[in-house]
Amino acid sequence: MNLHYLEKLGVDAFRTGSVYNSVIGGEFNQAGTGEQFAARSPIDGAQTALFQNASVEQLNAAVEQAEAAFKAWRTVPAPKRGEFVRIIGNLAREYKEELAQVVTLESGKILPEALGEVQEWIDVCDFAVGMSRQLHGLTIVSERPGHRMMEQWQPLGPVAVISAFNFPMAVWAWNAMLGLVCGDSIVWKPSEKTPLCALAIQAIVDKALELMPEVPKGVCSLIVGGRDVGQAISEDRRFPLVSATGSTAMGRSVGETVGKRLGRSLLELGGNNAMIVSETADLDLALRAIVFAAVGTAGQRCTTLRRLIAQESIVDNLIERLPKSYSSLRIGDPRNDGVLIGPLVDQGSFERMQSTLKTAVEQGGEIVYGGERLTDNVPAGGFYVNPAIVRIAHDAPIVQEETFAPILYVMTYETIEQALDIQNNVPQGLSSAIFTESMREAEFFMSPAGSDCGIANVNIGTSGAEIGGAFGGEKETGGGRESGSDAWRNYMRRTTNTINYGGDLPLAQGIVFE
Ligand code: UN1
Repeated sequence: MNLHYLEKLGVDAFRTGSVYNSVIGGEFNQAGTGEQFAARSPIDGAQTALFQNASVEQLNAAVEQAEAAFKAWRTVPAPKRGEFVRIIGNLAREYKEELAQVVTLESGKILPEALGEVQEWIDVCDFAVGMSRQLHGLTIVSERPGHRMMEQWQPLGPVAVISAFNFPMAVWAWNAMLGLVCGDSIVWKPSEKTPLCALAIQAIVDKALELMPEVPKGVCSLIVGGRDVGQAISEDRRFPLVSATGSTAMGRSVGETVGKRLGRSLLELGGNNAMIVSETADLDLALRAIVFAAVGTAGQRCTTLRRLIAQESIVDNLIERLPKSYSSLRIGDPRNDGVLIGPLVDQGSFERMQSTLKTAVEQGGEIVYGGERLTDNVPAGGFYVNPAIVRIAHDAPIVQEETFAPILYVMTYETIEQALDIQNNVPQGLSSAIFTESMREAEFFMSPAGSDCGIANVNIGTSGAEIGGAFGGEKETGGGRESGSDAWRNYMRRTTNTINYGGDLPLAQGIVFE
């Protein structure tokens, strides 16, 4: 495949013959030595590129380079490190169109959402550049005369980033842009479903390195590899932090392996996101929010709305109006204007959707709308589906699970307390929302007895968070927080300094030792 936007980005520089290289960093650009695989586009299932996975030995070379780069990078003043991130952000602006086209090609998300994803990268660059002058610690009074205390935040080390197909650029950026200003080097293992997105990013980083030659070349490298490489990353003590985004199963394995060596992991895993719609809600507003949250990105965001918890008195109204809204949405080639729903990522994803729907029906669910594969007016070879609406009891076991596809479960509640119980009674805790015009309900929802999720929104949907807030959630979502607020602290280590400027040596806690 010879796509002009890949050429413009310079991705072809990472190719040896017909195989794309999989181990890329400042000092190396190597073909893999692992198994070859064909990267495919969800749009039509066609092969986009041939890759060869990196091996664990090649990972080792990348980590050595990242360690060397870290040693130099950590001493560069943080605002100077911010300059490098600013250059990266400016390049992402310059190549926004081309980058978005690669995102659409490999993830299947529609172009406006792909542009939004690149914008998320740009936004986090701006945030990180500002942050590079604000990596602040506390000063603390000392109990001892002639002493003071303070905290400092120091660079942490080489940081590993493992990311998923559905946000193939933004999630890297959340981690890498903050990690870089914090003085860390980054080794990235992208999803094997989106390796060209990763090369496009590396091409941008390489352009930034050319513009700022004093930056050590190994600050950002990339490994396209399989499970063995993921496992080796988790085991590798040279990574004080492994940040992983993806399924709960993957995160559990990373968390356990990193935990065994007492390293740190930053996990952003599955969601089972809910929206409570009260009888007081502005239903027109709620309806628009439901549609974007439930079917945007073809239901493949970790923040996708999966459970609609509607007050009994308005559920019929919603169930009547939702299918009408759904049926007006164009489904098809995500590169085309006006299309709002692209394909599922692959056949496996389609099959999981179908088996979930079957189970839901077996458990008493009623498919009110959609669920079937579409083959007319869509590219052959892609898995395009009509998003499904399933009316089901809140305690049906299938409702406890996240299926990464557009299935919206609709269930009812009587009282707001009951709605919160239903909402919180799942293993995941990422995103939640309430639609209400009642201040008491809204405040209750955000109170200590309210939503137990990392994200709790009022009168907006569950997905599409801004980068300025901390992003992540509780329970099986993994507990990590990325992107905005004080998430930068994850990428640094804290030192507590006690300084004696007096002439005596008093001991803390009044201890006399003489
Ligand atoms: C993800 O799906 O892993 O809030 C991230 C959102 C996006 C990020 C989603 N800003 O939907």
